[in-house]
Amino acid sequence: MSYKDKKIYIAGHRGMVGSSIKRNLEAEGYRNLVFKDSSELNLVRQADVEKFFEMEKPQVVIIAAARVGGILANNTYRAEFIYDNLMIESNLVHSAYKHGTEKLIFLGSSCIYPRLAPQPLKEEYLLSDYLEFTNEPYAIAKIAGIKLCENYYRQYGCNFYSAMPTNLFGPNDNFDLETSHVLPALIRKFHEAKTEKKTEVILWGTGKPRREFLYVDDLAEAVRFLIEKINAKDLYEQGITHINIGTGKDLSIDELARLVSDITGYSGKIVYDTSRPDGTPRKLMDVSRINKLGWKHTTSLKEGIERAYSWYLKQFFR
Ligand code: GFB
Repeated sequence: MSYKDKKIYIAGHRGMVGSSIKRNLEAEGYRNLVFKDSSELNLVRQADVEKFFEMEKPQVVIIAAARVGGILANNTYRAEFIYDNLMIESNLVHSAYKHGTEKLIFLGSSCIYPRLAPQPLKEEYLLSDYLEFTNEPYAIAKIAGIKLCENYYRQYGCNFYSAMPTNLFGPNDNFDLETSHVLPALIRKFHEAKTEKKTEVILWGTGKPRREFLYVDDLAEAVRFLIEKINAKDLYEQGITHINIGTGKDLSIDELARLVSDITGYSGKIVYDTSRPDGTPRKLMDVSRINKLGWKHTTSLKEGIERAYSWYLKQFFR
C-alpha cells in the first residue's frame, strides 16, 4: 500500500508546521489524512488521546503539535513549555505504540543541542553539554520526545523517530510581538514602522547571535521525504536518534534585520535593547546527513521572507 493511501494523522494541523505539512501532502495526492481541532481533542489529556487512537488507529503519525514560541515566551511560560510538551508527546507516542501505528515522526527544534556545542551542530552532539537557560524547559521536553521514540524502537521495535528542524518561518506564523520568534517579529516591526513613519525600530539583544532559518514549506517537503523514504532503523543503526533539517547557512540577527528591512521597505534606524536576552550565541545545523539521503532545501532566505511578508500583508491588511 502506498503512503498516499495510508491513514496519516497530523497532530497540530492548525499550526504553522502542521498546516504546511497538510498542504504539502494534500497537493501530492495523499487521500487519507486525519485531523482533530484542539477544541475536539486536547492532546494533553491521556484518556482523550487513547480514545482517539482506539477509534482512528492511524497508520502514520506526524507530531507537529507543541507549545512553541520565541525566546521571551520560552523564558516566561517555563512550566507550560515543559508540561504541555511532555504530555503531548508522551500521550501520542504511547497511544501510537498501543494501537499499532506503523510509522511516527516526532518534530523538535535545534534548541535541543547544548548552548555552546561546536558548530555546525551534528546529530551526535545531543546531551554532550549544558543547555541554554532561556529555553531549557522546552529543550528538555523535546529531548524527552526524542528518547521516547528511541526507546519504543529499542524495546518494542516501533518505527518511531525524530527530526529536528532549525528555526522555521512562513505562513500561519505567530506575529504577536511578545510571544513570537524573531523573523515574524521583524516583519511586523519593520512593516509597522514603515507605515507609521517611525524613525527607529527597537530589536532585542545585541544583534550578534547567529541563526539559521528554513522556510516552513521546505520543512514540509522534508517531512514527506522522511515519510516515504526513511525508517527508524536507518537512523538508530547509524548510532543517531534524530535527523537535522535545515539549510546549513546562518546569519547574524543584525544581518537578518537588514534583509527584512530591505524587503519591507523600512529605511529608518535599528536600535538594540541589550537588556533583552540574546539566547544561544549560534545555532547552525549540520545538514549533511539529510542532504546525502536525498533532501535539500529549495527556498532561499530572501525568497522565503518575501513570501512570508506577502502572507502577512494578505492575512492582516486585506
Ligand atoms: O527567534 P527567537 O525568539 O528565539 O530569537 P531563539 C532569536 C534572536 O533574535 C535572539 C533576537 O537573540 C533575540 O534576542 N531578537 C531581536 C528578537 N529582536 C527580537 C524580537 O523582536 N523578537 C524576538 N523573538 N527575538 C527559540 C527558542 O530561541 O527558538 C525555542 O527559545 C526554539 O526553544 C526556537 O528552539 C526555534 O532562536 O533564541
